[in-house]
Amino acid sequence: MKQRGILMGLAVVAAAVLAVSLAGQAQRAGTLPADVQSLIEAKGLTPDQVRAAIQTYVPPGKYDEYLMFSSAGQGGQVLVFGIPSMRLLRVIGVFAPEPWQGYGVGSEETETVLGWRSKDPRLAWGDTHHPALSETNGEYDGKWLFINDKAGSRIAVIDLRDFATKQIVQNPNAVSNHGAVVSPNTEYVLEVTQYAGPFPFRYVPLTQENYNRHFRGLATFWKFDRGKGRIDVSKSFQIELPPYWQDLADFGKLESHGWAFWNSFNSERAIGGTLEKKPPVEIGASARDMDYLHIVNWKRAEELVAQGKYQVVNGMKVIRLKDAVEAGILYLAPEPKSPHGLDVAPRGDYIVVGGKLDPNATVYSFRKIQEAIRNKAFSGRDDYGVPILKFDAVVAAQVKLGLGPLHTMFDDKGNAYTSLFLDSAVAKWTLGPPYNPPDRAWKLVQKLPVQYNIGHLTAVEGDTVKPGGKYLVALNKWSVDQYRNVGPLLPQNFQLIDISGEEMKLLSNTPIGIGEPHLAQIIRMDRVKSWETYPVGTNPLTMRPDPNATKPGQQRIVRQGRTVHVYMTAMRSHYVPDRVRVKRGDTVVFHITNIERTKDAIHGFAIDRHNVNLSLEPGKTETVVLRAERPGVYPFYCTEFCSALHLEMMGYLEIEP
Ligand SMILES: [Cu+2]
Repeated sequence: MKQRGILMGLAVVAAAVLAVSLAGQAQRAGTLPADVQSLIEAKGLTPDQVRAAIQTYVPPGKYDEYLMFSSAGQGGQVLVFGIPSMRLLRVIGVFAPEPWQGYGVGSEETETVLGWRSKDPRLAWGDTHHPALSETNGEYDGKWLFINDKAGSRIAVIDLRDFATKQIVQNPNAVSNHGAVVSPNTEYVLEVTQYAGPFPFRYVPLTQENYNRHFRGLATFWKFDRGKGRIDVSKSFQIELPPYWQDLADFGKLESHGWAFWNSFNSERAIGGTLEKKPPVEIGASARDMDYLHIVNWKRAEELVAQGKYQVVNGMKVIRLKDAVEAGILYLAPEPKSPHGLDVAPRGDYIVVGGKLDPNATVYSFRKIQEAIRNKAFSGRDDYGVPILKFDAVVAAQVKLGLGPLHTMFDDKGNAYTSLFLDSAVAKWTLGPPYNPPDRAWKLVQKLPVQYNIGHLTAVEGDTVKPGGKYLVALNKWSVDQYRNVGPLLPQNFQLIDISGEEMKLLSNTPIGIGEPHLAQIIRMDRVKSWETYPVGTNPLTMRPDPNATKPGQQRIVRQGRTVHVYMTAMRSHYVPDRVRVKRGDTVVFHITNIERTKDAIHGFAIDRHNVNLSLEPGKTETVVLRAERPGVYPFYCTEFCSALHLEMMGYLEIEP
């Protein structure tokens, strides 16, 4: 038995030695070591899957090549991913409180951004749809990010120095919107209404007659001040539009610079009435074969505003519809059928529209549009007097792609990529001249199935004048069978696709279990130059020195009548002061500065049983204004695990009866 045991042992050792030497030979031959080979076999991976895994793997300590900024839908946030790893790097609180970041949880700075210091009701959520990175000469410049709130008709400005929301503007005349897009030099952020509302906003009984007469759409050109990093409402303007449901928009660029385009659906002006046996909106709004592409000369609109040809409505300059038509600012062109996506090609020469109920991508030529306007090639006017350009006079091509085309992105090789909602696929197709010679123009190249029901798609810098052409992400609405069930609310499914070669290749799946993200944009990582720490004493709202920043040795408590100011510092691992005694009814104002200079030495500041939690990144100064109402002794403590003695980083707030 003993001998047999030894023999078996020897055999095992010999086999191991053989395996190692084989592995060595295999490695020298350029193939995989045996243990890697057996891993691949055990998982049943195909060569394509192995390639995809290696392509998307970013080893510990290495960085991704791109950043993707995605809306988080009803989460009211922005999600930031690394690409190709698809790792989630940041969540940015925008329209909803985000307690980890101390966003909307007691800090005066963030509650000011949210409008909670001045406005009622306190909207606690938002429906983010379209993020838009700031641009210089039609390329992303990595400075700011804008995003809309469809439900609150708001636009937010995020500063990419600290990836934090700095401003939210409320549209005073619109009740709904669908996106934010920026002009090639970020002169304007364009917000177009989604559902029409009474204009000016007020109560009007909802009848068909009233709808046609009093309801309107609006295009809002929010002027962005790059110096201040803020939208300047006083220099912004709106254009009154017919009460169709204006949808996605894009700015012209290069040859079409100075123009903007958006489509619309429900040119039928259906208003529902299901309980009264009228057709639901989905039927009423899909009756006609054509809706209207809106073609807008925003440079001329700017001139009109400069000449004072506007009305001020609720503090906004509004170019009335009649004036816009007279001045040649607004034209319509027919577009099939219940369109949704609209995207301008990299050179600004073509405008691609996806009609949800039409199998084609319809491509409009900017040059043809200009000719048609010059020649007055109108097929008539709509009920509001807006001239309608002849369809055949402005269309360059219709490319049959499949069912439910929505959105289009571009690469650096003259190709377009369109999402097909009903087909659950991405269609790759060729643009016409000058991107491709005539014999290769306007052709479907490949359809790649995705899982499932794709809405938007986004390609690397794929909506700029210089698309990157490496990756594309499909933002799929349904995931169905792609993940282990975690209850009836299924995650969305982001799919990373390699578009660098002739053939599109699916690389990876990423579940998104937070909201319903709509659109994302992907930027080269090196374009974003964010701060590692704040200069000590920086107010995150102004990004300048905070007048109440506290230096070591200057910590103090100052009573002024019923207001108590606490000038506090946070440093590993204590607050100074750590005992604060006030009286019931006092207003306590904490000015807290994290005086750390070390990257990632973050402290929190939470007060037990109060709606207060700050995130104090190194150098940041924040303010908490608290009404001392409930007598007691409340610990305040650090919510970021900052050091070995993190639990000791605390103090007491005494509220005397
Ligand atoms: Cu701490």
